[in-house]
Amino acid sequence: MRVLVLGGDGYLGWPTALHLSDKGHEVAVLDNFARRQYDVELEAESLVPIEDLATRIDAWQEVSGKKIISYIGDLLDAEFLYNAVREFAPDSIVHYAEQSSAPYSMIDREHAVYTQNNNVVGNLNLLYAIAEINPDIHLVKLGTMGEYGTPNIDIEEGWLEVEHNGRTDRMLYPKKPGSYYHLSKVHDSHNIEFACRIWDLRATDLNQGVVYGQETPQTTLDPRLATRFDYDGVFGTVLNRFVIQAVLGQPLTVYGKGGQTRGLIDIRDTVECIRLAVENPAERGEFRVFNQLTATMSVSEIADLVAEAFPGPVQIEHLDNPRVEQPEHHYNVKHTGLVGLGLKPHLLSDTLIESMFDIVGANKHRVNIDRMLPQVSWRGAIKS
Ligand code: USQ
Repeated sequence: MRVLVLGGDGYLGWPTALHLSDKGHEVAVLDNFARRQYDVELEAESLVPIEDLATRIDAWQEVSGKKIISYIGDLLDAEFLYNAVREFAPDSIVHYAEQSSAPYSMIDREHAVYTQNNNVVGNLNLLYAIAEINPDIHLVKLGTMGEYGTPNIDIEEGWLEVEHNGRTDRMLYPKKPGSYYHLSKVHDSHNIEFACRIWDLRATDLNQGVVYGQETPQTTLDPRLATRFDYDGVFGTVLNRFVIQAVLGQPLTVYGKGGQTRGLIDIRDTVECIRLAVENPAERGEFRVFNQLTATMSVSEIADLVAEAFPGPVQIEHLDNPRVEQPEHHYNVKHTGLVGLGLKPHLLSDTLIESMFDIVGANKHRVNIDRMLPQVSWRGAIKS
């Protein structure tokens, strides 16, 4: 199939492009390099050095004999987007091209507005491009488990059968997200569901949990194929951060009591989930939702796991939670859709955590230690 990966230069977009190319698909990536700009703004680069996109693409061709095409530009530039979709003529578009950090969206008004404008308008331009150019294109959209938040009822895969005053309907599962970033994904989901219902588009919304890991079978074939590895308090995800903190001899920063529970997924399963969604498209008119996670754990459990796996002393520190989150809550998530398509999860193991210790050990001199502690407060806008 022909697959266009939007955000194909990012943490997950790049390994996804490689995985799809490796599995025989014709792949193009589209990116505006915004993620590399946030590095400059936040003064925290990827822990593992990464090459520019052109070098990565050349290295992949050298290693695999396969070609990846690139389009450099912004989804907010509708003309550019339409041209890329027309020229590449994809069967499927995988959409990662969004600002992906909750703390980044909560820095201040400007960052919240940027995040929602970038994400919601970019996605809307994409829906129009698909509808006007070829409504048969399957949109595979990266959503987030954070769209649901932490409701006191079980979380279904996107839809909920509701009975009210003796009548029933199948409704989108109610959303209670925890940041302006997560809200941007809720808005996207609503816009996509509308486009499926009104224009008969086909879409898969993947509500992904917190990703951990940095290597996939393809990125390890050559150091030039490496994907980024974030450690800072804005873009670093929790398990990756704890691994890095352990190696640096820094305390693991558990926010609050650590009773908040999240869905987790290995980066190798992320790329495989995308392949499964692409190769098994939704029907025309269908807004299909999968919860993309393979395990759930509390933040304290994650910290304990990393501390136990590390071959040395590790301190766990409970910081005042800079976010507004429920300290403890019910969390029972249905995630059978992707397993039904054939996903064989890599469950979190000591071996994986130990392999991450080695990657960090080799690159620890690159860490800007001032960027390790959380610096963004969810209540920052409130006058005290
Ligand atoms: N946390 C800590 N200590 C840290 C970092 C995080 O206790 O040093 C806690 C947070 O308070 C939160 C949990 O760990 O309860 C997860 O935080 P995170 O920064 O790993 O993940 P999050 O902000 O939720 O966002 C990440 C990705 C985002 C994706 C989301 C999936 O950056 O793109 O959408 O995971 S989910 O969390 O399921 O919404």
